[in-house]
Amino acid sequence: MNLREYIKQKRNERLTEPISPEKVQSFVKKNERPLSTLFTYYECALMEVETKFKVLNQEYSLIHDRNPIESIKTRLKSVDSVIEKVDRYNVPLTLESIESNINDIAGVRVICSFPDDIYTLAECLLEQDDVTLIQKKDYIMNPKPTGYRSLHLIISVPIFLEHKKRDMKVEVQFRTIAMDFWASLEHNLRYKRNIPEDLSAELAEELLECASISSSLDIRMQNIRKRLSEDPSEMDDLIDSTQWL
Ligand code: 0O2
Repeated sequence: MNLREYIKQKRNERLTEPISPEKVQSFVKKNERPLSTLFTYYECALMEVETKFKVLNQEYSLIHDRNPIESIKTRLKSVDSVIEKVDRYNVPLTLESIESNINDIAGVRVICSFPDDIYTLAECLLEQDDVTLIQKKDYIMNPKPTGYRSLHLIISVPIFLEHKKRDMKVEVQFRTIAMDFWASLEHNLRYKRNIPEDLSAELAEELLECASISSSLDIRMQNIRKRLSEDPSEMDDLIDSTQWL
């Protein structure tokens, strides 16, 4: 399948009738309280995972004198997008089904400078004994046909409530700055509905080329960093020259 066909297929993916607005309305109304409780639990899981990364970042900077994490973003999916996904996955619209079928209600995005940092951080996270790996998708080793690169983990972490412990699923996306920059721009194209098909395909091709350039930039920058850290005299020069940055 070429890129044009892939984009067309993605746009037309719709296997069943959508859940009716009435059904959605009645589900949300009936489950207002449990939905809000469930989403609060996901919010707690986000806090747990974000803290884990902040701790790893601090410790890494003690040992290696640099921070592997550029930024951490967290987001909770809206109820509407969760229901849209339930609909798209064609699974039952119940609280149990939402929890077991939708893995990315809580999302953490970790932005690193270099690809190696991504794998180091992912490994450190998964070594923690309260973290369980549910699924791993490596779109860095195997980029999507669009050119999308990122490492995705679905993990489960416990949150400790007043009288119980509850395991919650969190999606962690690891990207370099370059991968994130690319994904933000491509995201605009994906959600911009009113552009002609031809222009959309042309921009998608252009983005695919940019993905390949950004991938080689990541590798080259990483190699420069490695060479600098191998040569202590050059590293001192680098530290001197960054004092004003
Ligand atoms: P948001 O707002 O970022 O959460 P599905 O989620 O069903 O579409 P799957 O297999 O469950 O697919 O997940 P996948 O494709 O491994 O990862 C989905 C998420 O990764 C997306 O979330 C995006 O954040 C990101 N992503 C995946 N592919 C692309 C891509 O080609 N371009 C960009 N820009 N992002 C991508 P959501 O739910 O779409 O949005």
